[in-house]
This record gives sequence, C-alpha cells and structure tokens, in this order.
Amino acid sequence: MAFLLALLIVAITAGLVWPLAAKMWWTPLLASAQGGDFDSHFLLSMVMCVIIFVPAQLALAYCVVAFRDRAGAKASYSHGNNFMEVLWTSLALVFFIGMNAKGQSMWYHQRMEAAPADSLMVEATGEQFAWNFRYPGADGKFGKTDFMKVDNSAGNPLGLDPDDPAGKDDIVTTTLVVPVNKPLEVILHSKDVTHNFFVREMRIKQDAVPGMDLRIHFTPSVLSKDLPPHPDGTKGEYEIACSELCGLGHYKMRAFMQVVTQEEYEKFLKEHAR
Ligand SMILES: [Cu+2]
Repeated sequence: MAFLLALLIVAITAGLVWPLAAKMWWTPLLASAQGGDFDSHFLLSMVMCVIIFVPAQLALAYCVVAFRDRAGAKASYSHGNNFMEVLWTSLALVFFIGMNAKGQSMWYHQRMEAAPADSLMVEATGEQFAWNFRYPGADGKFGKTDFMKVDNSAGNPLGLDPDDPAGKDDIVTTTLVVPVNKPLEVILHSKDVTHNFFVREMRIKQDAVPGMDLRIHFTPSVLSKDLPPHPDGTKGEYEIACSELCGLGHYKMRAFMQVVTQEEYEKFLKEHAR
C-alpha cells in the first residue's frame, strides 16, 4: 500500500510539472516593450515553485515508504531540528522578499515614474459597460470636463466643456488607436464604479477608480495586423477587457486597441479631427 501511495505521489508530481517542462506556455503573444520583464518574472516564480515543489513531493514519497507501518515496530517521536527550521524559514523569507522587490520595481516603473517625455497621452474612461478614449488633439492639451455636461445621447460621454478652447480639438473614440513603438501613457478614469484596463498581450492591468487619476505607461511593439486571430474570430485588434467585476454587464465590457504604423495613426487623427 505504501509503495502504491508513493507511486501515486510521484505520478501526480510528474503530471503537474510536465506542462511546464514541455513548454506548454499559456502566456499569449507578447506585444509591449516592458512585457518581457513581466514574463521573465512569471517564469522565474514558476521555476522556483518547481524547484521547491518537486523535492518536497519526492521527500514525501520517500517518507511514505521508509516510515511505513511495519508489524510490531514502535513509532518514535521527533521534535524536529532547529537548524533546519531556521534554514528553510530564512530561505523562504529571502525568496519572497526578493521576488517582491523585483516585482515592485517593475510595477513602480510603469506607474509611479513619469512616462517618457515623447509619450502619446490618451485618456481611457470606463463606465458600465463601455470604454471611451480621448486624445488631446493638435494642441496636445486635454480640455476641461464637467460631469454635469455628460450626455451620452448627445455624443458627449465624457462631459467635455464646450467653452474650453483646449477641448475644442479633443478626439473621443470607442476604439484605442495608437502608433507602434511609441511610448503610450494611459490616464485611467471611471464614471461610476471601479473598472480595470486589461490588455493581456501588453501585460497591462490597472484599475480605473472613480475620482482618481491613475496612470500607466508602456510601449506597444507589435502591429495589430500581425496578431493571430482571437478565438472569437476578431482579427487585427487587441482586446481591452474590463477585468474588475463591475456589474451585470461586466462580461461584455470590452473595447479594442489597434496598434498601427505612424502613417496610419496620422491618418486616423486627420479623419477624426474636429
Ligand atoms: Cu467594468
């Protein structure tokens, strides 16, 4: 019986490690300059888990056999080993603090540090259950908004103030179109509840919180026309999925992001210029 159990433990361990060893990766295409750090951090944590998990399971299988019930033998009690206790507690401490420190710096770099000076700024505003994107237009300045002026039916979902000259050329769209290889700063707002701006290929996930001005910057690096089609058949677009349970229509709250060439981007701006 002990041998069978040990065999089962080894088989389950092998079955769990197999997808990783066989490189059955589940990360989607990587399409931002900063996403590589995220992937290597993810891979490092997976590898560390395997390094800890496999010997622990093999030791368990060994103990199941070595200390199995033998007729007539008396069990002995061990109070443990202080040296080993200190050793693995400190190793775990170093590991967790180290992983956190590395993750923290990636997080900090994209959110707390200022975006590069030549970044394109786009405001993304979530509402139940849609996204609107605003470009500052030719003057590079966002106009004032006033929530009293929000009127979806009149085509002013963001409440642009018509009296502010800086807002006259602001462009509002429902699809996010950005040029490739240019740093992009997304300023996240929400009109009602907490939403989340999630683009898996960019390895970007950031909450949009009502009343807050949350920023995240990254550099899209793959044209959307080079993307493989989505399982739902959508082609040439990155999905921006709301990733915060925000109400009954949460499941269908999504928008799309197109990464285009500089020329195509300028054409897009001209077509939408006001
Ligand atoms: Cu949402």
